[in-house]
Amino acid sequence: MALSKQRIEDFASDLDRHLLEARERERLTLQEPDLSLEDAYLVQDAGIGLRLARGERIVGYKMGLTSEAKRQQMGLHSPIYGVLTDRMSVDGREPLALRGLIHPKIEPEVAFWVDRELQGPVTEEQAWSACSAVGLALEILDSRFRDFKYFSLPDVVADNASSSLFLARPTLDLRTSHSPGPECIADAEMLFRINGQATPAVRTSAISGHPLRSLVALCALLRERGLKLPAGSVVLAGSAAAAVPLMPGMSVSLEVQDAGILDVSIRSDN
Ligand code: OOG
Ligand code: MG
Repeated sequence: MALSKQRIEDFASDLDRHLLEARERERLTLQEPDLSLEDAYLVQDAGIGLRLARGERIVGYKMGLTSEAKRQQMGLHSPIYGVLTDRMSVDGREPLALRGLIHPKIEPEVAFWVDRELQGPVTEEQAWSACSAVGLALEILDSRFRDFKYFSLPDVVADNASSSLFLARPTLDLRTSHSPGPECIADAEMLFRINGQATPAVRTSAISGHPLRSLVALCALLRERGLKLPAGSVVLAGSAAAAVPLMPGMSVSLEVQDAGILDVSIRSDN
């Protein structure tokens, strides 16, 4: 049975309090075993509403669970989305303060800058031609749920797909006459390094078969809910690899040479 509006708002404000206080809690499905995915997205909407009421602005969306590595890591098997606000965006110039986060993890992603509104269903060609740039991103996840594990799809959706912070840099301009086509990110090697050490090799094709398909899938998920992707959105396509716990003093970098040296890096505070 669908949850009452009150119950949805209560879940959203409780999760929001845990986010603000950096405290973990039990997953929602322990209290509400039948929580549906539809209601979980309503909890996510209500939580974003609370952030907007604090003056935050929506800047984009993230897809989650778009690679087999992530699905295996989380034991969850279908792609989901979450909402990104300006407050979640970091530029990587300052060391990242981990205070205020519960059990952060970091993961390597591809990002799109979409400068035209997209209304699902869209083809890969339509999605690509709506993009002004593509680049790399490091997403810092943080779940509000105990131990960051054993949650169900509705739990993680309600918790805004474990969103916390992200660093995304538009490094390939797609608006010039010599701009590359989507093949430039089809199957490029992603060099994800932790403290200078390479992690096992991953390729952009691990993300939805092609990261652009994550953007297509986002438009489809939004459409199911009667929503469009607004012009000006940044979209994270989902991680190509399992997320790595982010520790104090850690430096993390991501580089894709085949696509013309895209790179991003971040260091966490001690
Ligand atoms: C869910 C969010 C997944 C991704 O890139 O696959 C995600 C989680 O892992 O807690 O952001
Ligand atoms: Mg992610």
